[in-house]
Amino acid sequence: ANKLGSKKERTLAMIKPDGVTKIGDIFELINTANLIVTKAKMIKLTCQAADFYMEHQSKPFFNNLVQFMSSGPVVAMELMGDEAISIWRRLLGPTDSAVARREAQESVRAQFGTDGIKNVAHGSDSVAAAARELEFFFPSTMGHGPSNTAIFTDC
Ligand code: RTP
Ligand code: MG
Repeated sequence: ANKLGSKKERTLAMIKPDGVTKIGDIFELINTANLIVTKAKMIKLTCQAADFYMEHQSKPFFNNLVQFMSSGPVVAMELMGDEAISIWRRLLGPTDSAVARREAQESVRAQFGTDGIKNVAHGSDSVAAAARELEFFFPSTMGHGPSNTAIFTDC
């Protein structure tokens, strides 16, 4: 923690397929929140969508979620800043865009989301999730071969 008691963190933000055309507005909100984009990658997920959302595999919405997440390119980003994980989650707003419009009018999902599944963007929900999700999109190579290997592996 620094002298103001805040923590410098990294988090994984992912613009979902429905959010890609709004990326300019989303960058503006990220900048206004004092977060910095330190890595970015546009990619079309195929089988990796199921891997990424593995924690939800038993949920009733899992198949729709995987289908949606592989319906077009996504933009994965590393965001850095004080309390980046919770700041970005707060900026996203509630999961359901309709709830976001009621409860958090300024949020990303309130402004640009459609419903409970088409909700513009993702954010890591813990330090452990951020580490795992950043490694998923931006694998560290430790000097062993090219980066990107994991994400471009065949399904
Ligand atoms: P995310 O992981 O994408 O940042 O969103 P979240 O934490 O706010 O929500 P989570 O519970 O982790 O759900 C992951 C994504 O699954 C879709 N979903 N659909 N139809 C539904 O009831 C439903 N519930 C969740 C959303 O795309 C949600 O962001
Ligand atoms: Mg989540």
